[in-house]
Amino acid sequence: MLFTNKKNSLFRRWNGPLTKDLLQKPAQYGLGKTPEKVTPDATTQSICGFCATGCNLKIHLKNGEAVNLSPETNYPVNMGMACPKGWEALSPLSSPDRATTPLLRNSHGEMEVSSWQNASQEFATRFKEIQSKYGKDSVAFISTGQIPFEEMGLLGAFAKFGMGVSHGDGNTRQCMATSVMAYKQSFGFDAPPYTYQDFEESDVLVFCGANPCIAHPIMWQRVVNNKRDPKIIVVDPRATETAQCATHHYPIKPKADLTLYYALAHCIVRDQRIDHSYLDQHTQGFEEFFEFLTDYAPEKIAPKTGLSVSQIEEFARLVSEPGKRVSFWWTMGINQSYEGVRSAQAIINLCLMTGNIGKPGTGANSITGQCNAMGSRLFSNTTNLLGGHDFKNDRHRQKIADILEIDVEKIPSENSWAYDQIIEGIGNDKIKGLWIIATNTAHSWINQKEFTEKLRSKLEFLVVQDMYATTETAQLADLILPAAGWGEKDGCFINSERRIGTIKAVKRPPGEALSDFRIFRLLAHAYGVGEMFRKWDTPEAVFQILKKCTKGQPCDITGIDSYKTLNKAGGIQWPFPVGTELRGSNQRRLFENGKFYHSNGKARFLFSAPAQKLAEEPCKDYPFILLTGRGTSSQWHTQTRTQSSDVLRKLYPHEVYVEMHPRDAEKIGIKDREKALISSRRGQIYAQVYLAPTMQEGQLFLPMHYREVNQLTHASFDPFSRQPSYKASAVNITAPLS
Ligand SMILES: Nc1nc2c(c(=O)[nH]1)N[C@H]1C(S)=C(S)[C@@H](COP(=O)(O)OP(=O)(O)OC[C@H]3O[C@@H](n4cnc5c(=O)[nH]c(N)nc54)[C@H](O)[C@@H]3O)O[C@H]1N2
Ligand SMILES: Nc1nc2c(c(=O)[nH]1)N[C@H]1C(S)=C(S)[C@@H](COP(=O)(O)OP(=O)(O)OC[C@H]3O[C@@H](n4cnc5c(=O)[nH]c(N)nc54)[C@H](O)[C@@H]3O)O[C@H]1N2
Ligand code: SF4
Ligand SMILES: [Mo]
Repeated sequence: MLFTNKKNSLFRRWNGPLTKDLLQKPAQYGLGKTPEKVTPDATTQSICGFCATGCNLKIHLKNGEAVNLSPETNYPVNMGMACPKGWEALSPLSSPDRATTPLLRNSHGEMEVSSWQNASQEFATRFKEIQSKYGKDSVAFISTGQIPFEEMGLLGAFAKFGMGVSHGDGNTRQCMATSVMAYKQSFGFDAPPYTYQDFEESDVLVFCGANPCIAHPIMWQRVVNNKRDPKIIVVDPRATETAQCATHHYPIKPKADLTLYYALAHCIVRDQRIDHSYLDQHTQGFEEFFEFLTDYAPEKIAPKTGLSVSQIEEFARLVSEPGKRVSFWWTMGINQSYEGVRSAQAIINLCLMTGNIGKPGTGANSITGQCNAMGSRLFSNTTNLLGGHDFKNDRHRQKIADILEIDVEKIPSENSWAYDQIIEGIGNDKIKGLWIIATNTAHSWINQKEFTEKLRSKLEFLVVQDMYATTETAQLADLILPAAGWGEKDGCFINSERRIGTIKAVKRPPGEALSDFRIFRLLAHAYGVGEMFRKWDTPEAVFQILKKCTKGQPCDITGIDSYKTLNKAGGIQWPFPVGTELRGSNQRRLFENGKFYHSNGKARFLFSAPAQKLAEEPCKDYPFILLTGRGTSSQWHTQTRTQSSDVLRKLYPHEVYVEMHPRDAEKIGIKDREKALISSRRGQIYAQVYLAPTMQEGQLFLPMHYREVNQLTHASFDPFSRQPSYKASAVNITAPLS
């Protein structure tokens, strides 16, 4: 690894007096009121920093430092449970790979230790030079769903209103953009409607392209708690861990969801199982949808879906049985698709037409991925203006400008480019400076080779802000800013059911690493716009500012006084406007009154004809469809954190592996555990073959946690959400030459 060898000359240490000065007198450098402090209590609570389930962990402290943790029993989310990542959440903090000082690339291309003073000046000088040479918008940022929303808000405000940058996006584009767009168009606001209690109160749970046994294990525990003897339906090309626990598994052809859900809707209409009174009162556009469905008779559609006519008929009956509570849950099998938005809306349509929304155990429910993806949807200032507002709306811009006490002209009146457009901008020389925060783009972005080549050859200045200096992305950087991680800072996350909870500083960051919050303040100071953020001096002060931005919005949280209130309540779900009272179980779902957020209060039926072909069809040279996704519950994404836990490392294979059906392997002459070559139009990798009868023939599955995987993936995007389609690329697999 490039940066871990301390003897390496790259590690010439420079303990410039200014660094010490900066750490001792933080206020002078705009760092904020107090230095990172550790909670002195014997135990404290923190929301887990991995997935969006949002489990609450009790952290045990000795002399103010975390020594251990256990899941909180008295929290409405996890009720005393945690998955392996949660139990091991403290381990990644003491990894030897932690970035401990700023590192700056010198004129020989080597990384050199730098001081914060120097690094922040360099950040300002280099980005300003680029902006004056190529225009303000030649600098862009890519952020994350894995930092507190107070940090997201500060970052978004500094970049867009302080640096004058228009283009910023985040890894939530890879993940949740489809759900965001589907909800916005259908409901009038990005609003996942459910509460986790719905897992327990449903009679029929349908998991579409979701594998919660691996990806959201504690949500799955809530399903296991369901005492209504539910039917559990899984729609997934693979017989996943979740499918194996289900009562019904429909092994769909990849990307046939849209067609299948229209066929279900066709059957429901045909069998007169629609809820007319719900449709009349609370929806619009059903007549057009009704017409459209004529073409989706199961007899005609079945071959396209990979299911039989009787399977489709059975599925349709199960989800439309009168008097039954039906809930749909979807994740990346739907979102990561070139027609993801319409697929998600096809699910929403099924709920609307059967009246399965706004009641216990129902809902069109998108499950979120990262710990604070929901926070980024409201407060990252990327796709939306702070608080779920619209950059293009004059009234919204004025409202936010007034709250922040800034000139409205500072707020861009156009939407940012999406992630792929920013990358395209790098390719055609429109973006020359890039700042990447808390995402490992060079591993996780689609069609990786082309992308990293662009970063290397086109950018004049790349800044990476991460906990580790060893990530694939950090290795490309000109400047690395060492960040504190979960457990080393304060702030709030919002989980998948819209529950806001706090995280706490329970350990000191290593070396000179600073919380992202303080890094942003320092950089704002260096940029000469520190005054704009005078009031943003602690995470809780920013919470109060962001809270004001939600006033009158569907996500209004003006009724939450303070972090203390959040802690006492066991988290609070949005909305929570002034005057709201918490009811007994502290569980709330949306749309109980049938009112949606469009101006007429109605939800919309939205639909369009599915594509006739996959974005990249299998062919003679690349006859297999490559699926990618989560491998084990002990691996997190690009593994920067999970690989540093000795416990977790024992729980998953260390080398990249590919799952394939035994009959396919036999045809090609590949044996179990042999290394095979997998190739696509974009690259080739070796992977160990795991024979898996859970796979369909003609399909391969690669877990996304290995750095090689995105060398193969095909870059196609949903036209509405611009989310990449990671789960259907054409590839070939060949036996190793012996
Ligand atoms: N352990 C662990 N947990 C995680 C994460 C992690 O990295 N590790 N990441 C978190 C994040 S950010 C996210 S977004 C979530 C993701 O959570 P999930 O979406 O549940 O996980 P994936 O494995 O990406 O995809 C789910 C399933 O989609 C299926 N699929 C592929 N193509 C199709 C299709 O065309 N149609 C249908 N119906 N299904 C299809 C795949 O076979 C896979 O089983 O997990 C979160 N939780
Ligand atoms: N082929 C394929 N690719 C995929 C997917 C797939 O299913 N298939 N899924 C996509 C999805 S849904 C997602 S969400 C993305 C995830 O992709 P990434 O966001 O790239 O994955 P992570 O490994 O979570 O990267 C987070 C980075 O932030 C750093 N970090 C953690 N905490 C902090 C912090 O507090 N501050 C700072 N500054 N840094 C921190 C970590 O060290 C790590 O480098 O991957 C996408 N890529
Ligand atoms: S399920 Fe998610 S939130 Fe809960 S402990 Fe595991 S990773 Fe953390
Ligand atoms: Mo994600």
